[in-house]
Amino acid sequence: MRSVLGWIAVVMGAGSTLVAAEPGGREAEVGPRFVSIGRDALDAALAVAERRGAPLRILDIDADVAAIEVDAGDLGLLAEEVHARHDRCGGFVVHDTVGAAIAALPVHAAAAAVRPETDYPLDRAEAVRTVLPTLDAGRIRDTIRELSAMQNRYYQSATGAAASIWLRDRWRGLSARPEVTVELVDHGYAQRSVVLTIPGGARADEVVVIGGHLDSIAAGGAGSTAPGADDDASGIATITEVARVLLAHDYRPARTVKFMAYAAEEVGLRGSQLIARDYQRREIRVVGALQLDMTNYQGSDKDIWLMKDFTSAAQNGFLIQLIEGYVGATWGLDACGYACSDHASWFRTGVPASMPFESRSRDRNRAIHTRRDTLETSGNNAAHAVKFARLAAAYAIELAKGEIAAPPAPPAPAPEIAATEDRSAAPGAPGHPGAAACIALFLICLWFARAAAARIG
Ligand code: IPO
Ligand code: ZN
Repeated sequence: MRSVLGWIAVVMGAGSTLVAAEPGGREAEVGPRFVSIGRDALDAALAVAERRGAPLRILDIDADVAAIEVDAGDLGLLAEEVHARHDRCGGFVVHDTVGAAIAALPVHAAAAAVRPETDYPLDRAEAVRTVLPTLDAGRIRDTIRELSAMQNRYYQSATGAAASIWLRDRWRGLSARPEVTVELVDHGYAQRSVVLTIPGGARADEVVVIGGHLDSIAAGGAGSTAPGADDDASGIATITEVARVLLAHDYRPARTVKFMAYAAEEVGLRGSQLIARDYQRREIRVVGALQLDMTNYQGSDKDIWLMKDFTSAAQNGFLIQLIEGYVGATWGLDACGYACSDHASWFRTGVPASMPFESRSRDRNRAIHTRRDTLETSGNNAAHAVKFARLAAAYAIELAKGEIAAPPAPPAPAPEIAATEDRSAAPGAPGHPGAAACIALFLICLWFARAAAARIG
């Protein structure tokens, strides 16, 4: 039964969030939240309700997704139950109002998601081939190591808050250009999202987003040991390396490029959802969003798996062209289930979104959301993640266009790193076939990619 105060909170929506003091200093959230969740994960919500001794309130339901009510204080618990029962990530989205949760059911959401047309001409081969060989797996590995050494990056913990500051400072060190900015985005809890912006030139009002989530989770919430090395220190470290090399090449994009480290993905895609909705409200045109959530565990026979659900088939076709033309990796198509990561936040606001993933769903890393999600699980190197760095760098250059300067300022990576970490045949890497063979190969790949894109489109 809901108290009078509870109903007031519902009627007033997010603004009426009740707060209670927490031992850590920041305030704990309480009061009703409205959650859309995959139907197959409803048992987890029932278990949380049972632990509270209250019936589960189901507000609406369609074939695959239900809208339910959950107390804000139980969101961490819900994430734990979904993980314990389904051995999977997230699978739910938190909303501030009943209406928003119901509107998120696929039956309603499909109509809202009318996407603008984007075309994907490939015409920056020279720039891409200059930048890609300078991506350094050793640096990705080192960043994963630093992030995963934090006790946890939980959205409500002191170390989760410190992770935001740490990343902001790391990103600020990547460029001295005054127009390149790094900002913290406050969402009302301890952890903040981090956004690095390289403003565009001729098409500055069109935005390209490359994101991943900064938070980690394991049983025990704010007091847990949650290294989250793969989930998702690997994505943040991959993004950091892409930003580093683009800025080292003095990249001047035509469209604005934003790198985003979202807070609170694990508890209902909360940071990314607030950002995506804010952009929608301000009518900021995001032409594409790429989500890097888990890039360093090679669980399957193929390298890069494009998730087909809650993503843009057209943009996925573009990614396949980039993989075939530039990355030199193998790829496959799979699905990851309702709201498995932040790409769903963008997709739901009508933005073409993609989620290139480290393995097939059935071969996924079983150590995530536990204290065992460490760099050791990936052999203490970032050989797999660097393929995603190549893809993301090619994506930035071919979607945001613009120019890069001649060779980067800092020296090339140490030979020891190149030899031990990066054995795949990146175009432009030493030992690669000559230019004519390369162009011929590229044209053949392009043809295949077109054919594949037509098939999946
Ligand atoms: C994730 C996990 C498995 C699969 I298959 C797809 C996506 C995302 C994971 N990082 C997560 O915890 N999301 O909340
Ligand atoms: Zn996760």
